[in-house]
Amino acid sequence: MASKGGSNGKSKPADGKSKPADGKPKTGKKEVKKETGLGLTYKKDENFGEWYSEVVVNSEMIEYYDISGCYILRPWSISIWEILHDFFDPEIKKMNIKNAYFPLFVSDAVLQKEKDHIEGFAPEVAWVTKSGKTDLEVPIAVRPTSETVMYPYYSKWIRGHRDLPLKLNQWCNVVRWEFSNPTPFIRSREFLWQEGHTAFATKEEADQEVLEILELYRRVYEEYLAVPVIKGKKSELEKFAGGLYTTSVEAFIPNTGRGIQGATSHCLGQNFAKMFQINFENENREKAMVWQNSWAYSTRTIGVMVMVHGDDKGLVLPPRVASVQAIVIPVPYKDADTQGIFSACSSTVSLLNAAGLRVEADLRDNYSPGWKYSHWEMKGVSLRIEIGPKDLANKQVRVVRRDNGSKQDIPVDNLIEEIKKILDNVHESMFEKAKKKRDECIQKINTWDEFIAALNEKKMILAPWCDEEEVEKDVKARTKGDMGAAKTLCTPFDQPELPEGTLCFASGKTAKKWTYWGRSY
Ligand code: 86X
Repeated sequence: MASKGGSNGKSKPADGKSKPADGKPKTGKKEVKKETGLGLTYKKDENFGEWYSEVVVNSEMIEYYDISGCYILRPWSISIWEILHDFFDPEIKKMNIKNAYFPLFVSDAVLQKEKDHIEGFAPEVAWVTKSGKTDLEVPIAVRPTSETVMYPYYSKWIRGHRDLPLKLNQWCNVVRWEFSNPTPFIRSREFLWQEGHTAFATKEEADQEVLEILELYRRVYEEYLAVPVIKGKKSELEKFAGGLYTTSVEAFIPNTGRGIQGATSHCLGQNFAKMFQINFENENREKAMVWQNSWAYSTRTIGVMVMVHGDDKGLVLPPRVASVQAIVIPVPYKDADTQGIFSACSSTVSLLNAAGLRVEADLRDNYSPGWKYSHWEMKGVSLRIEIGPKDLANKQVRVVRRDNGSKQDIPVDNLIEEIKKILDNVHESMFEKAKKKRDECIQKINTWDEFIAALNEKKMILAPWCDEEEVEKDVKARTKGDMGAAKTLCTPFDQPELPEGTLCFASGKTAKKWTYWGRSY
């Protein structure tokens, strides 16, 4: 995805234009929509990367910044982050996980404690080397993740079995100085996340938590963002190398034909306990090592949601994460009762807000109703509530859905009930539409030739696999190219039947599991 405006990374103002009258697909740029000055320059199905950059900027989620890979998250996107927080945070508190905050900085010495796993990541670590003009005595790193920051204190705090489990989470920013293709939300050099780090006396407790957290991640995607995900286990090659096993929720972006890891929940086993000497005295007064997990979801969630639901008019927000679920717009005519219309708008807002809905009115008198329609469509607000003279006379409002454009007149009498029903329906139909589209991209294959054909068709491929690391490496090597190699996305927990004698699509050995493969973010 291009960062816009060349070296300063700034976005250009939209100079987009509406559809050509002949409706023929057009590539490249269009002119400004004369009437409104709004609209997108690029179409989702024609130039996805540019479309995405334009949507996140024009919807006022993102502002580009003068450091490549860093973005300003404006209220329109942070409000989504907060809503996800307000779901997830109480859920983990019910699991007796506590919030904490550890420092942003980590010393070289401590970072090196994890050096086996850091090795591959080392180029991404950002360092502070000066204060003012003076070199620091020792450079300090900015956290790329907090294992090395936290675990020395787990070692200190955990003495006996009564100190377990120790379950901490933090909401924070992390920095990974990536060099490949920065993209707002999806791959940024600084991002927000929650990182949970837990320690248990037994592997069984750890195993159980891994799946409990993964289920919360599924709910974040499916129940809030209306994005279908697949739960599964990562291959040995794709798992977090410092851990025992990695589970994830995987989403798919049909336009690019790429899988995207939505969130991860790792069982770390006892690897970090060894490294950081996180020991305890068990009930039999023997020295034992803790079992650990770590898990995270990040602001990437928002990017996946934009990519899955957005359309040629801009963002489409799932109602449960929308900071504005309905926008009320007055539609006065010259000789109409303008006062009456405006006060009906205000009372509609009050009524719906009092019922716990998130509703605002756009009463600005320097924009036309048509301009406002385009503006709030660009921002993805789920419902538009129009109130004009006829609505006023009939004690009704006109409700227009952002997801499918459908219109209906609703009597003011049972407005709360109806709007709630419609919003639930919007969520369901956005999810079903996204799931149908995703499912149409899934291809079940058996042979190498079918695999290559499906890959070229941007599919998410479900293939019988021998589950051998060398074979995955070989598939990567054989599919290498400028589009990126194919790799495993996950081995889904939900396994189709694997008939006895089924062979691996890549090695011809006995297949052990059905596994999802594809290109990925
Ligand atoms: C792996 C593992 C783990 C806690 C999670 O996935 C959930 C939350 N952490 C993160 N990982 C790194 O360890 C890492 C380390 C360095 Cl030094 C780095 F620069 C980048 C990294 N990226 C990922």
